[in-house]
Amino acid sequence: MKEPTLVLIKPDGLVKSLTGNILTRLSETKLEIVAAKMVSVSDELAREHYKHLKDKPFYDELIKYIKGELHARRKVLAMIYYGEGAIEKVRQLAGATNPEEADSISIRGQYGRITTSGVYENAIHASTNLKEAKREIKLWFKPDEIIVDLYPAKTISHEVREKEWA
Ligand code: IDP
Ligand code: MG
Repeated sequence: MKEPTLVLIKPDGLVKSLTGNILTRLSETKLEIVAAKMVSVSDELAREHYKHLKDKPFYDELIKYIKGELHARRKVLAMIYYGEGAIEKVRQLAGATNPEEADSISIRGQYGRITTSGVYENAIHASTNLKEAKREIKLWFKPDEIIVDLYPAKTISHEVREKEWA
């Protein structure tokens, strides 16, 4: 069965110009990209995304990291990869959470580091399981931003204020 997984290129990956390299590595999976956008990560989004880690000693540093405050670059590239075994395939390529323990040819093994403040800067986020993928995708994307129907959605009409080209 096809499944989706959320992939983020974290601020260190962007600052180090690793986007091309990481996308090339991910293309080995033959998965399809069904959504992609640059996101300026708000405090609320960062805290919700990592809420399962809120009691960890590195939590505050982790929030700063994903918001781009450690890299003076407040952005993340968010994507959804979709296909057979997507979650496991991307986790495999990403490598272990701790870049020192990650397989040396995995993305995190190649590009990650542990900062002196103790946060693992590991260039990429990848969902851990189906439940987390669903929670994370709904957090980062709206239904219309994804080119396939992943989860039930409803159409609502309300007054929107949005920019158009002047
Ligand atoms: P994952 O990203 O491999 O799924 P999680 O446990 O969900 O790992 O942790 C989220 C992120 O928090 C990691 O990718 C890493 O940046 C950071 N992190 C996790 N564990 C530690 C730790 O023990 N020390 C420092 N940073 C950590
Ligand atoms: Mg995780």
